[in-house]
Amino acid sequence: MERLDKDSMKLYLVTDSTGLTEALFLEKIERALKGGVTMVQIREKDKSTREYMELGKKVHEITRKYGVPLIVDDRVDVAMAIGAEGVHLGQSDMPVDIARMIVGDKMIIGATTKTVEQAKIACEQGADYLGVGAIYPTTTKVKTVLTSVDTLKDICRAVPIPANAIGGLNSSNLQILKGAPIAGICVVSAIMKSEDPEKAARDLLEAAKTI
Ligand code: TZP
Ligand code: MG
Repeated sequence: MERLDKDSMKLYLVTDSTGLTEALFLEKIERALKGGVTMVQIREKDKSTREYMELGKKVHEITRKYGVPLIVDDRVDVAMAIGAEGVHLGQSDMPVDIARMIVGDKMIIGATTKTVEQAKIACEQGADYLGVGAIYPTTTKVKTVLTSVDTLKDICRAVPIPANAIGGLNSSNLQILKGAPIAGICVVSAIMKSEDPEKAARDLLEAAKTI
């Protein structure tokens, strides 16, 4: 079986626990899954390894119930330790080929890429999917450099693996992506900051149909 079903890329939620109690954080993820989120990435930058693992295990219990893959941001060791379905690596994280050697051929590896060259390298090194952005300015990742939709399109055409768009996306601003052969969209705040993550997920899926 393929490691990654392309349909899983449709609505990719990257989590952010900032400012939330653990209970509310987990509840938001579950409600988003009810609304149709197809893939979840746990992304924690300030937690200890132990805390990252503990939270990851709790998120994994929820994603499993919905049959949705869980991806761990940055940390190959944490992903393996909790039996997550995958790991997501940026340009300053472990290179994809080294990660592939460590995790074997069962685990999904995603890579953040901002240029066609980075995309080709990630693909050659064994990535299963790409995240491309930030498309719009975002307060979730302040230091990120914007990626144009033209570059996003070039990346999608340059590699055979699915790519999704990330950065400042919400259900009202997806038109910019029209015509881009992306596999889906990826959001943090549009869901994590919503009072109603289930509706937010539904609205995003509906809006994404127009891309
Ligand atoms: N990588 C590029 S932009 C971004 C990441 C992790 C954050 C996107 O967050 P939001 O809240 O959906 O703009
Ligand atoms: Mg990273």
